[in-house]
Amino acid sequence: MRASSKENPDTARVKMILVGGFLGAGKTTLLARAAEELAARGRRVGLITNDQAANLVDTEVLRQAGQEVKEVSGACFCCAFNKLLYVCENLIDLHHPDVILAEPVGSCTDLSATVLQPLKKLCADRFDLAPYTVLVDPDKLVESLEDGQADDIAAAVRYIYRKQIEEADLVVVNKIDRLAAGRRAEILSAIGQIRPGTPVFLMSALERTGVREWLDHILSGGAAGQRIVEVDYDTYAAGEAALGWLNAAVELSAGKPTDWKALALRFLKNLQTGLERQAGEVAHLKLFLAAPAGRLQVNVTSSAGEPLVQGDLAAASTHATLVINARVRISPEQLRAAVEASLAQAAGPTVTVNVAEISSFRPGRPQPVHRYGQIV
Ligand SMILES: Nc1nc2c(ncn2[C@@H]2O[C@H](COP(=O)(O)OP(=O)(O)OP(=O)(O)O)[C@@H](O)[C@H]2O)c(=O)[nH]1
Ligand SMILES: [Mg+2]
Repeated sequence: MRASSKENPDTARVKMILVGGFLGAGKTTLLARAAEELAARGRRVGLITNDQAANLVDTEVLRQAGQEVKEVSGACFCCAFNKLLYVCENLIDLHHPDVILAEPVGSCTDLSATVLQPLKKLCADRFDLAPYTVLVDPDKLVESLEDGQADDIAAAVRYIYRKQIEEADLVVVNKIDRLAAGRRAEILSAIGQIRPGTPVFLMSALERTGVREWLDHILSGGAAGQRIVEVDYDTYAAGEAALGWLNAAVELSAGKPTDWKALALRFLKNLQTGLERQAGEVAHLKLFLAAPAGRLQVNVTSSAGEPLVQGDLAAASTHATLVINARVRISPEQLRAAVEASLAQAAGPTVTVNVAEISSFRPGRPQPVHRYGQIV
């Protein structure tokens, strides 16, 4: 059993690391790498994923890394603050982590006021918060500065993107493996324009570059939640509602061994094409495929992007399960129709598709349980 804070205040507090940032920036990838690194350092790690609905690819991906993962699903951390606390306590009671890594929903902002300050105020004896890290994808950052070309809805999405950077204690520019060295200065200056003086780290979570340095930095101390920003909740809500959201769990079966990876890639290609026809801009499409011969994830973070496949299925089989998470700038009805049509087309006449669960919706207006106007 863990020592209570009264018995030993120094060891009773769990280090809590929250990593925010927009959809597809690489939060789950970083959390998986960080969990691996912390475990190698002898730390006990627990992870918390978060989404507006059930059936999360992120949870499956992080479980693959062999760590304890709990979900806060159905609402974001700020709107489900009490559930976040419950899940943390549950993780602590059952698995005794000394570090918790948590990923808020990628379209969320105002986390300093609605999650970090309440955690500091209400749970000072339970959690030792690390500086709040926000991950950015350099390509999306450059887009977010092109205000002249944005309609109102795109501008609202970009508003969220900028607010995330403004409230960060620390910004990590991820995906530097794809960033030409000559563009680094442009990216750093863009972050400086949004929030002067923010410490910035460069990283490739995918290639593990910079992950240790970032961990060393945030574990060495430093205050958390040092910035509370003004957020216009009408614009924030409009930005979130611009996205169609879809989560589904699908069972696939066939009379003879089938190459499920090929089917998943066909599905994704069909979906990208179908969405493009309707001008549905992709924020993030994630798939997790599980079959007797292995598991794999496939991600696409832009409309024309090439899918990134990780993991493998060593052999064909007759059954597989597929988790689909799609976040696209299109109506939820159109998104669901596009997913169902692309799946049927990819399956063809020989594969049976059973959609076990599906939900598609627009995220509702954020209604945080707490909002602190002052830094605790
Ligand atoms: N090239 C490159 N790709 C990366 C890097 N980090 C993550 N990715 C890829 O970016 C895609 C999205 O990564 P995730 O970790 O799922 O992003 P996320 O921020 O958790 O996304 P949401 O949960 O939708 O908000 C995946 O294909 C990752 O493999 C990186 O450092 N370099
Ligand atoms: Mg994620």
